[in-house]
Amino acid sequence: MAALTRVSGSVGLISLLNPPVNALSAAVRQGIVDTVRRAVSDPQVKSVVICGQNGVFCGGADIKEFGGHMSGPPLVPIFNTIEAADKPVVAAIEGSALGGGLELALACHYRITQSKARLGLPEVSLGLLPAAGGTQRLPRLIGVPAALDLITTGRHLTGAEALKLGIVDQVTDQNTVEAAVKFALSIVGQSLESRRISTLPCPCPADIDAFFEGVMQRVKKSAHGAIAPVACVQAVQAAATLPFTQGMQREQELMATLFGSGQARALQYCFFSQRVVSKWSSPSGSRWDTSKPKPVTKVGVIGLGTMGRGITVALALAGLSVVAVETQQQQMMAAQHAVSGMLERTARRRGVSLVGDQIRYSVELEAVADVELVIEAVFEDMALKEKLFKQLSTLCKADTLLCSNTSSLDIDHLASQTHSPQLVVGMHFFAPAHVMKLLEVVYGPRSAPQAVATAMELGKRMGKVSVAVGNCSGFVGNRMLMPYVEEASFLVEEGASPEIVDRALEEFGFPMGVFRMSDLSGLDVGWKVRKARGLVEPGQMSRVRQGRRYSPLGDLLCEQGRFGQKTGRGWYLYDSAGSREAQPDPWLQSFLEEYRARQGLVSRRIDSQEVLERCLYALINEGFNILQEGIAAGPEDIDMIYVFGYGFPRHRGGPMFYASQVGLAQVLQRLEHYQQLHPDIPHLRPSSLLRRLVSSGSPRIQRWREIIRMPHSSL
Ligand code: 3H9
Repeated sequence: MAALTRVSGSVGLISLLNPPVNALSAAVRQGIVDTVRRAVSDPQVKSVVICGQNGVFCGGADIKEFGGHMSGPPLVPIFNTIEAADKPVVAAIEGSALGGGLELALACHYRITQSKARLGLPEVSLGLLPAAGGTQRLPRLIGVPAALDLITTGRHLTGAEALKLGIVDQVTDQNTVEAAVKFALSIVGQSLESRRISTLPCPCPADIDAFFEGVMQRVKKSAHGAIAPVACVQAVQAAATLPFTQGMQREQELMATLFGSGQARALQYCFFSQRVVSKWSSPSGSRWDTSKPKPVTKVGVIGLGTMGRGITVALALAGLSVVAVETQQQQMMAAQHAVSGMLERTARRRGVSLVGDQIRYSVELEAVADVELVIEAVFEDMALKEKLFKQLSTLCKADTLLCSNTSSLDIDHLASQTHSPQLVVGMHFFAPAHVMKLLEVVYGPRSAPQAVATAMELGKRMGKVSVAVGNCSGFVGNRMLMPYVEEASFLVEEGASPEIVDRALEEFGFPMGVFRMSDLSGLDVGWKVRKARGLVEPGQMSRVRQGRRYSPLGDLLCEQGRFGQKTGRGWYLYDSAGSREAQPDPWLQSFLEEYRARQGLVSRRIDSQEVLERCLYALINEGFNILQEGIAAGPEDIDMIYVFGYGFPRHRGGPMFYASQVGLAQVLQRLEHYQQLHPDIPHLRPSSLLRRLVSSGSPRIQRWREIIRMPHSSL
């Protein structure tokens, strides 16, 4: 798992061997202990280079080990031994040096890196902190503010950025190991005193207490209840205020509180789930490993409203050629201007340069005749989309993939408008499409495996977390959102205020509660959808529609012109149209009182537990229905959709993981309780899959797929 060879006469070259990322498993740790001991004691070795095999230095501790019994030598004494060595040790960083990988490099006396390598301490995103000396060595090397930024966000740096910050000593575009060996030969015999980071003073800002107070406030605010970022600040504060050995002790104590926490389990589940969803499968048997994506270099985007513009930017940033079509001349001019601005700003933020002629604009649909894939992003109107798909099917090449960005319309019906229904899939982006990480790839019963594979691959190229899902109204994300949003309105009818509901959800970890979110996206959006479904009865207050409980509150607000932030009034009041500062609205309070009185509803006190249970368990219950129907292949798919597309707090793992943490029997029991109280709300009726899982002993979430696949009686 680690090999020692002697190169260039006197350099001991230690190579880590644990593909694919040389994670520091027990065997690798033992390998490092053995090879370092041999290198240090070999009189023919004058200096040492540590590198990773296959172009990757080290991806950090082996995350797979965290769930079980940890054995093998611990990292801290290994790294202390490396730093204390009296022969120079050089880290040769290629590919990645992340987490424990960067901590290993920080224990070395020198670091040489490839310019494109990724360096960082991403432990915070796994619910942990860099506990092999990272929180104590990094601030001593680059100063407290820069170290705090890297450790509390977990962001990756390129080798070139790491050089600017002073994390590495040299960057090379040549062979990194060869450069490191050459460097190791050149420094033999030089003093190592100033190279042992643990012995350096920690450069601190002037008023250290006030500085950390400010940082802590900021970090707590953006953490939305996650505990690891807070512990990271505390650990760096120890580096700034305590000697190294005591700082290390503090680092260990803080790590111990995080290591077994539910949040760490949830975040590590998210890490693996993000990779699981790329290995998609569908009920028809098509799979990621047997379906080859079609090469795509040129994509057409039809419709340059908000979504089409974001999609165009995302495609261009991924290096694709885009033909952007908008048939209305005025809208086209506005879109062209907006897209250029978005592209410039994003490219500047990401530090990438763009080729100027990547996007061709046209007002003619025929302009997409030679593209390999089209993404339709026109207004959400089935008749309009039907017509467009018919036209595209005639004018595009016979093998062009036709994709729709619809957020809920029937993909199979759209496919049936074309000559080649097997080439039609949904590519449901989330606004703003060049920023949001989620892409739902929707396959219909006739979609070819290659069409799904191509859309998934295109999503990956755009840096998206792509999740393949089946075709149903609202797909996975929006279908589950319906009961969640409806419960929030029912709670307001029963006595809660929008503030009570939002506060409970925001304390749970959502960046915004249902009502603040609805004000941001516009109340008229849902109003249009409800109108299309025949649910809206203007001026009417009836609370039963299409045979089930219905809350007309949203419709009544829209009828008053209250569309949310854009009109300065919605569920909240804003200083002016477009302002973002939501304030409770006394008008709404009296409106609700009058509404309840007219409906004969007696207002009652609703606490945050009821808000969370009613909203979240309704959402989760729909998730179980979706799994049961095979619309999502596994709970990981649903969880990644909610974490990356709907702001579900990542440290809770996603709705299905959260249910598994609460306990499935408990979720079932509470749903039964609420269903008894509200028999007119169908989405509170527990899913039969939830019942099956509970009667199978509530297995671990990783085993749910087996239960879902098991034959069962539908009686
Ligand atoms: C830590 O270091 C704690 C320390 O402070 C010490 C405390 C005492 N372990 O992402 P990919 C697997 S915490 C185990 O598709 P890429 C991954 O699951 C750790 N497995 O490749 C996948 O498996 P599969 C801090 C790992 O090229 C395969 O490798 N480190 C680990 O797109 C390929 O991964 C991190 O947080 C691991 N550490 O990206 C870094 N890493 O094929 C986490 C990966 O079965 N890793 N795997 O699905 C990454 O960010 C990316 O994997 C990396 C490569 C950038 C390295």
